[in-house]
Amino acid sequence: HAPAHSLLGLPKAELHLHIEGTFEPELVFALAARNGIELPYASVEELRQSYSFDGLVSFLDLYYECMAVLRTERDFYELAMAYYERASAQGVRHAEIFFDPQAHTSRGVSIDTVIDGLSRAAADAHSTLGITGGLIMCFLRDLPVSSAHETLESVAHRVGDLIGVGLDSAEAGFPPSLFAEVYSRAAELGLRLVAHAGEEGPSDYVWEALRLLKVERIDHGVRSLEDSDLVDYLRENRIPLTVCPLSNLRLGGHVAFNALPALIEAGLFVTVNSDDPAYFGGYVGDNFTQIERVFGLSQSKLVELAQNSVVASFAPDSRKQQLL
Ligand code: ES4
Ligand code: ZN
Repeated sequence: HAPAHSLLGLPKAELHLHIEGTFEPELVFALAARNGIELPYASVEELRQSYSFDGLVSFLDLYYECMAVLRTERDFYELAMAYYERASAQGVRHAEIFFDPQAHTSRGVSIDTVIDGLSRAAADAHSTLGITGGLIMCFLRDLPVSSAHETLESVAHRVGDLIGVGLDSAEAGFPPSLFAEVYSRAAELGLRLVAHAGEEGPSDYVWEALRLLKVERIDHGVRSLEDSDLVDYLRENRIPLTVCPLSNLRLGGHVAFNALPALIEAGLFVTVNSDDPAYFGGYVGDNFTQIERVFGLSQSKLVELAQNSVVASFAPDSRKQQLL
Protein backbone atom coordinates (compact mmCIF):
# COMPACT_ATOMS: atom_id res chain seq x y z
CA HIS A 1 0.00 0.00 0.00
CA ALA A 2 1.80 3.12 -1.27
CA PRO A 3 1.82 6.18 0.97
CA ALA A 4 -0.74 8.87 0.26
CA HIS A 5 1.88 11.46 -0.67
CA SER A 6 2.68 9.57 -3.87
CA LEU A 7 -0.87 10.32 -5.02
CA LEU A 8 -0.02 14.01 -5.01
CA GLY A 9 2.85 13.33 -7.40
CA LEU A 10 0.67 11.69 -10.05
CA PRO A 11 0.33 14.08 -13.00
CA LYS A 12 -3.30 15.10 -13.15
CA ALA A 13 -5.68 17.24 -15.15
CA GLU A 14 -8.34 19.14 -13.26
CA LEU A 15 -11.50 19.20 -15.39
CA HIS A 16 -14.16 20.26 -12.90
CA LEU A 17 -13.14 23.24 -10.82
CA HIS A 18 -15.13 26.42 -10.24
CA ILE A 19 -12.56 29.15 -9.71
CA GLU A 20 -14.99 31.03 -7.45
CA GLY A 21 -15.16 27.83 -5.40
CA THR A 22 -11.45 28.12 -4.59
CA PHE A 23 -12.08 31.33 -2.62
CA GLU A 24 -10.58 30.51 0.79
CA PRO A 25 -12.04 32.44 3.76
CA GLU A 26 -8.73 34.22 4.43
CA LEU A 27 -8.69 35.63 0.90
CA VAL A 28 -12.42 36.49 1.08
CA PHE A 29 -11.66 38.65 4.13
CA ALA A 30 -8.53 40.18 2.59
CA LEU A 31 -10.29 41.20 -0.64
CA ALA A 32 -13.36 42.45 1.24
CA ALA A 33 -11.09 44.72 3.28
CA ARG A 34 -9.21 45.96 0.20
CA ASN A 35 -12.49 46.72 -1.57
CA GLY A 36 -14.11 48.33 1.48
CA ILE A 37 -16.87 45.72 1.69
CA GLU A 38 -18.38 44.67 5.01
CA LEU A 39 -19.01 40.92 5.39
CA PRO A 40 -21.83 39.53 7.55
CA TYR A 41 -19.26 37.37 9.40
CA ALA A 42 -17.16 38.56 12.34
CA SER A 43 -14.07 36.53 11.43
CA VAL A 44 -12.44 34.04 9.08
CA GLU A 45 -13.28 31.32 11.63
CA GLU A 46 -16.94 32.31 11.75
CA LEU A 47 -17.14 32.23 7.95
CA ARG A 48 -15.46 28.82 7.80
CA GLN A 49 -17.83 27.49 10.44
CA SER A 50 -20.80 28.31 8.20
CA TYR A 51 -19.49 25.75 5.65
CA SER A 52 -22.04 23.09 6.40
CA PHE A 53 -24.59 22.43 3.68
CA ASP A 54 -27.78 20.47 3.23
CA GLY A 55 -27.67 20.30 -0.55
CA LEU A 56 -26.59 22.20 -3.63
CA VAL A 57 -28.80 25.26 -3.15
CA SER A 58 -27.72 25.86 0.45
CA PHE A 59 -24.09 25.74 -0.72
CA LEU A 60 -24.75 28.06 -3.69
CA ASP A 61 -26.20 30.75 -1.38
CA LEU A 62 -22.87 31.04 0.44
CA TYR A 63 -20.83 30.63 -2.76
CA TYR A 64 -22.55 33.62 -4.40
CA GLU A 65 -22.34 35.67 -1.20
CA CYS A 66 -18.56 35.25 -0.91
CA MET A 67 -17.77 35.86 -4.57
CA ALA A 68 -19.55 39.22 -4.39
CA VAL A 69 -16.37 40.70 -2.90
CA LEU A 70 -14.52 40.07 -6.21
CA ARG A 71 -14.47 43.39 -8.05
CA THR A 72 -11.23 44.10 -9.91
CA GLU A 73 -9.02 42.43 -12.48
CA ARG A 74 -6.43 42.03 -9.72
CA ASP A 75 -8.98 40.24 -7.49
CA PHE A 76 -9.66 37.63 -10.18
CA TYR A 77 -5.95 37.30 -10.90
CA GLU A 78 -5.09 36.72 -7.22
CA LEU A 79 -7.95 34.26 -6.76
CA ALA A 80 -6.78 32.18 -9.70
CA MET A 81 -3.04 32.36 -8.85
CA ALA A 82 -3.79 31.12 -5.33
CA TYR A 83 -5.62 28.18 -6.91
CA TYR A 84 -2.84 27.37 -9.38
CA GLU A 85 -0.24 27.31 -6.61
CA ARG A 86 -2.26 24.91 -4.46
CA ALA A 87 -3.16 22.76 -7.45
CA SER A 88 0.46 22.55 -8.60
CA ALA A 89 1.47 21.27 -5.16
CA GLN A 90 -1.08 18.45 -5.60
CA GLY A 91 0.09 17.31 -9.01
CA VAL A 92 -2.23 19.28 -11.29
CA ARG A 93 -0.37 19.81 -14.59
CA HIS A 94 -3.34 20.89 -16.73
CA ALA A 95 -6.43 22.77 -15.48
CA GLU A 96 -9.61 23.62 -17.38
CA ILE A 97 -11.27 25.99 -14.98
CA PHE A 98 -14.91 27.05 -14.83
CA PHE A 99 -16.00 30.58 -14.13
CA ASP A 100 -19.48 32.09 -13.71
CA PRO A 101 -19.53 35.43 -15.58
CA GLN A 102 -23.20 36.15 -14.90
CA ALA A 103 -22.56 36.07 -11.16
CA HIS A 104 -20.20 39.00 -11.71
CA THR A 105 -21.84 40.96 -14.54
CA SER A 106 -25.10 40.97 -12.53
CA ARG A 107 -23.18 42.92 -9.88
CA GLY A 108 -21.78 45.45 -12.32
CA VAL A 109 -18.37 43.82 -12.90
CA SER A 110 -17.58 43.71 -16.60
CA ILE A 111 -16.97 40.35 -18.25
CA ASP A 112 -13.69 41.70 -19.63
CA THR A 113 -12.46 42.38 -16.07
CA VAL A 114 -13.20 38.77 -15.16
CA ILE A 115 -11.66 37.21 -18.28
CA ASP A 116 -8.65 39.56 -18.20
CA GLY A 117 -7.76 38.63 -14.60
CA LEU A 118 -8.32 34.90 -15.08
CA SER A 119 -6.42 34.80 -18.40
CA ARG A 120 -3.45 36.68 -16.97
CA ALA A 121 -3.31 34.15 -14.12
CA ALA A 122 -3.52 31.24 -16.57
CA ALA A 123 -0.63 32.71 -18.57
CA ASP A 124 1.47 33.23 -15.42
CA ALA A 125 0.61 29.73 -14.16
CA HIS A 126 1.92 28.40 -17.45
CA SER A 127 5.17 30.35 -17.33
CA THR A 128 5.92 29.89 -13.61
CA LEU A 129 4.36 26.49 -12.80
CA GLY A 130 4.15 24.83 -16.23
CA ILE A 131 0.39 24.34 -15.87
CA THR A 132 -1.49 24.26 -19.18
CA GLY A 133 -5.22 24.61 -19.78
CA GLY A 134 -7.58 27.53 -19.80
CA LEU A 135 -11.08 28.76 -19.13
CA ILE A 136 -14.54 27.25 -19.52
CA MET A 137 -17.29 29.83 -19.30
CA CYS A 138 -20.38 28.52 -17.51
CA PHE A 139 -23.96 29.67 -17.90
CA LEU A 140 -26.07 29.86 -14.75
CA ARG A 141 -28.99 27.56 -15.59
CA ASP A 142 -31.27 29.16 -12.98
CA LEU A 143 -31.12 32.53 -14.78
CA PRO A 144 -33.18 33.24 -17.92
CA VAL A 145 -31.94 31.62 -21.14
CA SER A 146 -31.84 35.10 -22.71
CA SER A 147 -29.11 36.04 -20.22
CA ALA A 148 -27.02 33.06 -21.35
CA HIS A 149 -27.42 34.15 -24.99
CA GLU A 150 -26.39 37.71 -24.12
CA THR A 151 -23.40 36.47 -22.14
CA LEU A 152 -22.21 34.33 -25.04
CA GLU A 153 -22.61 37.11 -27.60
CA SER A 154 -20.75 39.51 -25.30
CA VAL A 155 -17.61 37.36 -25.62
CA ALA A 156 -18.01 36.39 -29.27
CA HIS A 157 -15.14 38.78 -30.12
CA ARG A 158 -12.75 37.02 -27.74
CA VAL A 159 -13.61 33.33 -27.91
CA GLY A 160 -9.87 32.73 -28.36
CA ASP A 161 -9.57 33.36 -24.61
CA LEU A 162 -11.90 30.45 -23.85
CA ILE A 163 -11.71 26.66 -24.27
CA GLY A 164 -15.41 26.03 -24.04
CA VAL A 165 -18.71 26.52 -22.28
CA GLY A 166 -20.42 24.76 -19.39
CA LEU A 167 -23.71 24.84 -17.49
CA ASP A 168 -23.94 25.07 -13.71
CA SER A 169 -25.80 26.39 -10.63
CA ALA A 170 -29.10 25.04 -9.26
CA GLU A 171 -29.99 22.03 -11.40
CA ALA A 172 -33.41 20.70 -10.40
CA GLY A 173 -36.11 22.30 -12.56
CA PHE A 174 -33.59 23.72 -15.06
CA PRO A 175 -33.14 21.02 -17.71
CA PRO A 176 -30.39 21.15 -20.33
CA SER A 177 -33.02 21.31 -23.10
CA LEU A 178 -33.55 25.00 -22.25
CA PHE A 179 -30.03 25.75 -23.49
CA ALA A 180 -29.98 23.82 -26.79
CA GLU A 181 -29.76 26.97 -28.93
CA VAL A 182 -27.12 28.58 -26.72
CA TYR A 183 -24.98 25.45 -27.08
CA SER A 184 -25.42 25.26 -30.82
CA ARG A 185 -24.22 28.86 -31.08
CA ALA A 186 -21.24 28.09 -28.82
CA ALA A 187 -20.30 25.17 -31.08
CA GLU A 188 -20.56 27.50 -34.09
CA LEU A 189 -18.06 29.81 -32.34
CA GLY A 190 -15.63 26.89 -32.06
CA LEU A 191 -16.08 26.30 -28.34
CA ARG A 192 -15.91 22.87 -26.67
CA LEU A 193 -19.05 21.77 -24.81
CA VAL A 194 -19.57 20.35 -21.31
CA ALA A 195 -22.46 20.59 -18.83
CA HIS A 196 -23.30 19.70 -15.24
CA ALA A 197 -25.97 16.99 -15.33
CA GLY A 198 -27.15 14.30 -12.97
CA GLU A 199 -25.71 15.94 -9.85
CA GLU A 200 -29.00 16.71 -8.08
CA GLY A 201 -31.08 16.56 -11.24
CA PRO A 202 -32.42 13.30 -12.71
CA SER A 203 -30.62 10.97 -15.12
CA ASP A 204 -32.89 12.32 -17.91
CA TYR A 205 -30.86 15.52 -17.73
CA VAL A 206 -27.74 13.52 -18.63
CA TRP A 207 -29.51 12.21 -21.74
CA GLU A 208 -30.56 15.77 -22.63
CA ALA A 209 -27.05 17.13 -22.18
CA LEU A 210 -25.71 14.42 -24.52
CA ARG A 211 -28.45 14.50 -27.16
CA LEU A 212 -29.62 18.12 -27.17
CA LEU A 213 -26.53 20.04 -26.05
CA LYS A 214 -24.09 17.57 -27.66
CA VAL A 215 -21.64 17.83 -24.79
CA GLU A 216 -18.33 15.97 -24.89
CA ARG A 217 -18.12 15.41 -21.12
CA ILE A 218 -20.67 15.23 -18.31
CA ASP A 219 -19.86 17.13 -15.11
CA HIS A 220 -20.84 14.96 -12.13
CA GLY A 221 -23.30 12.54 -13.78
CA VAL A 222 -23.50 10.45 -10.61
CA ARG A 223 -27.27 9.96 -10.95
CA SER A 224 -26.66 8.21 -14.28
CA LEU A 225 -26.55 5.05 -12.18
CA GLU A 226 -30.36 5.23 -11.94
CA ASP A 227 -30.72 4.36 -15.67
CA SER A 228 -29.00 1.21 -16.87
CA ASP A 229 -29.51 2.12 -20.55
CA LEU A 230 -27.71 5.40 -19.86
CA VAL A 231 -24.88 3.58 -18.08
CA ASP A 232 -24.51 1.35 -21.16
CA TYR A 233 -24.50 4.37 -23.45
CA LEU A 234 -21.86 6.19 -21.38
CA ARG A 235 -19.66 3.09 -21.32
CA GLU A 236 -20.01 2.28 -25.03
CA ASN A 237 -19.31 5.86 -26.09
CA ARG A 238 -16.54 6.43 -23.53
CA ILE A 239 -18.15 9.66 -22.32
CA PRO A 240 -15.97 11.13 -19.56
CA LEU A 241 -17.65 11.92 -16.22
CA THR A 242 -15.98 14.59 -14.10
CA VAL A 243 -16.83 13.24 -10.67
CA CYS A 244 -16.14 15.27 -7.51
CA PRO A 245 -16.10 12.93 -4.52
CA LEU A 246 -15.73 15.45 -1.68
CA SER A 247 -18.39 17.68 -3.24
CA ASN A 248 -20.76 14.73 -3.46
CA LEU A 249 -20.01 13.83 0.16
CA ARG A 250 -20.59 17.37 1.46
CA LEU A 251 -23.73 18.06 -0.61
CA GLY A 252 -25.29 14.64 -1.09
CA GLY A 253 -23.95 12.57 1.79
CA HIS A 254 -22.71 9.00 1.61
CA VAL A 255 -25.23 7.86 -0.99
CA ALA A 256 -23.80 10.37 -3.48
CA PHE A 257 -20.21 9.73 -2.35
CA ASN A 258 -20.65 5.99 -2.93
CA ALA A 259 -21.50 6.62 -6.57
CA LEU A 260 -17.77 6.82 -7.36
CA PRO A 261 -16.89 3.15 -6.83
CA ALA A 262 -20.17 2.14 -8.50
CA LEU A 263 -19.36 4.20 -11.60
CA ILE A 264 -15.86 2.70 -11.75
CA GLU A 265 -17.29 -0.79 -11.27
CA ALA A 266 -19.71 -0.14 -14.17
CA GLY A 267 -16.70 0.45 -16.43
CA LEU A 268 -17.33 4.15 -16.98
CA PHE A 269 -14.72 6.75 -17.97
CA VAL A 270 -14.37 8.39 -14.54
CA THR A 271 -12.16 11.34 -13.60
CA VAL A 272 -11.68 12.75 -10.08
CA ASN A 273 -11.96 16.50 -9.52
CA SER A 274 -12.40 19.03 -6.75
CA ASP A 275 -15.42 21.21 -7.79
CA ASP A 276 -15.31 23.89 -5.03
CA PRO A 277 -12.28 22.93 -2.94
CA ALA A 278 -12.41 25.88 -0.52
CA TYR A 279 -15.91 24.80 0.50
CA PHE A 280 -15.76 21.00 0.34
CA GLY A 281 -12.65 20.21 2.33
CA GLY A 282 -9.93 19.69 -0.22
CA TYR A 283 -8.17 20.11 -3.54
CA VAL A 284 -7.84 17.37 -6.13
CA GLY A 285 -5.01 15.54 -4.35
CA ASP A 286 -7.13 15.52 -1.19
CA ASN A 287 -9.95 13.95 -3.20
CA PHE A 288 -7.57 11.19 -4.32
CA THR A 289 -6.35 10.68 -0.74
CA GLN A 290 -9.92 10.37 0.58
CA ILE A 291 -11.11 7.91 -2.05
CA GLU A 292 -8.02 5.78 -1.51
CA ARG A 293 -8.65 5.76 2.23
CA VAL A 294 -12.43 5.23 2.19
CA PHE A 295 -12.85 2.93 -0.81
CA GLY A 296 -9.48 1.20 -0.62
CA LEU A 297 -8.81 1.73 -4.32
CA SER A 298 -5.63 0.08 -5.57
CA GLN A 299 -2.61 2.11 -6.64
CA SER A 300 -3.11 1.01 -10.25
CA LYS A 301 -6.75 2.17 -10.17
CA LEU A 302 -5.69 5.55 -8.79
CA VAL A 303 -3.05 5.89 -11.51
CA GLU A 304 -5.73 5.03 -14.08
CA LEU A 305 -8.06 7.72 -12.69
CA ALA A 306 -5.29 10.32 -12.96
CA GLN A 307 -4.52 9.19 -16.53
CA ASN A 308 -8.23 9.33 -17.40
CA SER A 309 -8.24 13.02 -16.50
CA VAL A 310 -5.43 13.69 -18.96
CA VAL A 311 -7.10 11.67 -21.73
CA ALA A 312 -10.49 13.33 -21.13
CA SER A 313 -8.98 16.83 -21.19
CA PHE A 314 -9.09 19.19 -24.16
CA ALA A 315 -5.29 19.40 -24.22
CA PRO A 316 -3.60 18.83 -27.59
CA ASP A 317 -2.42 15.23 -28.10
CA SER A 318 1.22 16.32 -27.80
CA ARG A 319 0.54 17.68 -24.30
CA LYS A 320 -1.42 14.57 -23.31
CA GLN A 321 1.56 12.43 -24.33
CA GLN A 322 3.82 14.46 -22.03
CA LEU A 323 1.52 13.87 -19.09
CA LEU A 324 0.81 10.13 -19.58
C1 ES4 B 1 -21.41 24.05 -8.26
CL1 ES4 B 1 -21.20 21.72 -6.92
C2 ES4 B 1 -21.90 22.76 -8.09
N1 ES4 B 1 -22.97 22.35 -8.79
C3 ES4 B 1 -23.55 23.19 -9.64
N2 ES4 B 1 -23.12 24.43 -9.85
C4 ES4 B 1 -22.06 24.85 -9.16
N3 ES4 B 1 -21.42 26.03 -9.16
C5 ES4 B 1 -20.42 25.95 -8.29
N4 ES4 B 1 -20.40 24.74 -7.72
ZN1 ZN C 1 -19.42 21.82 -10.38
